Amino acid sequence: MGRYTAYEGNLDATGMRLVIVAGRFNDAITKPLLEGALDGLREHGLDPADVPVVWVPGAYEIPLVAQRLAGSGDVDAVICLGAVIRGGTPHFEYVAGQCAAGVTRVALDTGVPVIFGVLTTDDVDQAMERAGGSEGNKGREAALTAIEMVDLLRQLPGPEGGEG
Ligand code: INI
Repeated sequence: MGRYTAYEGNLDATGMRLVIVAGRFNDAITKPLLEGALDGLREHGLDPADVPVVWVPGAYEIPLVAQRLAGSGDVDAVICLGAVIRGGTPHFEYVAGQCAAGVTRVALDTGVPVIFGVLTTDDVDQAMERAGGSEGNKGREAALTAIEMVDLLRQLPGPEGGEG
């Protein structure tokens, strides 16, 4: 490969102002996701006591709260945690789809990383596997993604993104 200039975020969270938004719905899953996220932040230099956690009723409510936090000017990234588990009705599609679309929109509107640590699974077993089971802990992965993205955006040239 020829010479090129590469950018990649580092995983040192020291001094970062991170906030977690977590859905209470399916909290047997979202609580372990939160533990994983806090573990990940601790391992990379943040005291969990310095990371506010905002609980919302369910994943559908996550984007609105993420928007408030990301737009506050006091937050470097928002980590969203939730668990949407497919039932017998189309409700799943609306909740999961709107949560994902809203999270994306808030990030693009504000220029602040808003991380999608929301499980969307067919059943509870799949969710448990991803909340500290055989597939790891997606809350921890979301926390590391937040750290990496904050550092990456700091390195990149050009104006900060977002419409605000
Ligand atoms: N919210 C979730 O976070 N996960 C789900 O699996 C879920 N299901 O299946 O209904 C869910 N519904 C609640 C939703 O997020 C809102 O709280 C509710 O619709 C009120 O706006």
